[in-house]
Order: sequence, then C-alpha cells, then structure tokens
Amino acid sequence: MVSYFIADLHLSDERPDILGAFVRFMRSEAIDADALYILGDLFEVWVGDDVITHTSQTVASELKKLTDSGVPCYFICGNRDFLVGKRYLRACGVQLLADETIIDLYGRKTMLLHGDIMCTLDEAYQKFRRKVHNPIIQWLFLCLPKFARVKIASNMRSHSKMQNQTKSDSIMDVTEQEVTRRFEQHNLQWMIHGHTHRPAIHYPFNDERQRIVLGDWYQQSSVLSVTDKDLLLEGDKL
Ligand code: LP5
Ligand code: MN
Repeated sequence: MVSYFIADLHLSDERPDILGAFVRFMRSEAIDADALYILGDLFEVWVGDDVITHTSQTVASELKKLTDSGVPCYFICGNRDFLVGKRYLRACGVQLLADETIIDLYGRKTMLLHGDIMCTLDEAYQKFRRKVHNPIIQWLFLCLPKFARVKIASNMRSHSKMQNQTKSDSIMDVTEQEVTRRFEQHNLQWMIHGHTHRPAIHYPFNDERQRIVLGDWYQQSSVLSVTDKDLLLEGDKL
C-alpha cells in the first residue's frame, strides 16, 4: 500500500538524463503503487498536444503501460504544462485533476496542487497566470502554427528567466496566508505541492498537519511515497 507523488521533472529532449530517471522510476517503484500523482511541470514546456517530441512519446508510452497494468495515474497541470490536453492524457490513460484537489490519502484529508497559485506576493506572475489560463487566449494560441507557438513559449521562458533574477526568494515562495487559509477552510491534515523547488516538510500548526513540498528533478529525482503509516520524501542522483 503506497502512493507516489512527483512534480517539476521539467522533461524535455534537452535532458535525456531526467527522462531516463523518469523511465527507471516508472519501471521500478511505480509498478506496485496504489496510485501515482503528478503535480505539474512534468514537462519543461507544453505548447499543444500536436507538437510531438521524443520526450512526449516516451512519457505517453510509459504512462500508458503503467495505467494499463492497473495503476491509476493522475495529473495536475503546472505553470509550464497547463496546455496538456485531453487527447494526450487519454493516450496516457491519465486522469486530469482540478488545480486544487482534495483526496482521502489513507485517512488523511489532503489537498494536492501545483503550488503556483499560492505565490500571491508575485503579482506579475499572478497577472500572467490569469491571462494564460483564459480559455479564449488558450484557444487562440492553439490555433497558431506550431513554429509560432514554440517561438512565443521560448520568448516567455527568456522573459521569465530574466524576471526571476530580479525577484527575491520570498516573492517566489508560497505565502503563509494562502497556506493557512486552505488548511482552515477545508480542515486539511496534509497539503502536497511542488513549483517552488524547495523540497521540505513544514508543520504549519502542529505535528498533525503537514505541508509537503516536492523537489524538482534537475540534479536528482524527488519522490514522495506515502503509506497508511508514514511518508518519505527522498531523492536519488540522476
Ligand atoms: O517557470 P519559471 O520557473 O521560470 O518561473 C515561474 C513563473 N514564470 C512562468 C512563465 C513560464 O516560464 C513561461 C513558459 C510557459 C509556456 C506555456 C505555453 C505558452 C502559453 C501561451 C498562452 C496560452 O510561469 C514566474 C514566477 C516563478 O515561476 C516563481 O513562482 O515568478 O513568473 C514570471 O516570470 C512572470 C513574469 O513576471 C511576467 C510574465 C512573463 C511573460 C511575458 C510574456 C512576454 C513574451 C512575449 C511573447 C510574444
Ligand atoms: Mn512550476
């Protein structure tokens, strides 16, 4: 009885080492899981299900093998791959979850989310997020030819990298206010998210309530395993 949680792998054709680590994980630990939850930024960038790459094909094939073998897989989108569509997820056999989803995790009321929505001090990002989550803007973007979408996403990435250098660590973290509000409003026991790339276990009120932050996969893997008794957040060298 174990469920796995991963996020921020940022898979792309430029990083075959991370893709290799993902494939190894899918063919080892994941095969005996009760469930696998992917909490966003599985891909470095996603500009439409019709832009097929070696990475997108490999991931789909690994996920499909796992889901066909009876392990349910769930996906919450991140700020890089919010355009992952129904067509691709269907090919993977993966179920899309709402941006903020509450599950019963072996008796613990747990909220799952990517995490970006709680970075409310980062007003420029939240404004950007509202725009790119607008279904009309997304539809218009997806009507563009592939090369134009790739180019726009690459410009956005450059802009984001530049902006991030000027932002403080606290601006790019979740706020205590957003965390507390969700714990209280839903009477949560646990919250699990990624996005900030600061793997840790926080205790916002007491030992009973935990906020678990998953790490990215740039230098090492980061996997949270949860059983009915305990949890383990660990990383392995790529
Ligand atoms: O991603 P990361 O870690 O660098 O930083 C994030 C926030 N940045 C983003 C932007 C993405 O990196 C861009 C890639 C998305 C491509 C998706 C497909 C295209 C969709 C098109 C529309 C439907 O998410 C960053 C946060 C940081 O996390 C920490 O939380 O700070 O936020 C920003 O950098 C936002 C900027 O401050 C403002 C907006 C930048 C984009 C401006 C667009 C200009 C590009 C011109 C294109 C013609
Ligand atoms: Mn992210």
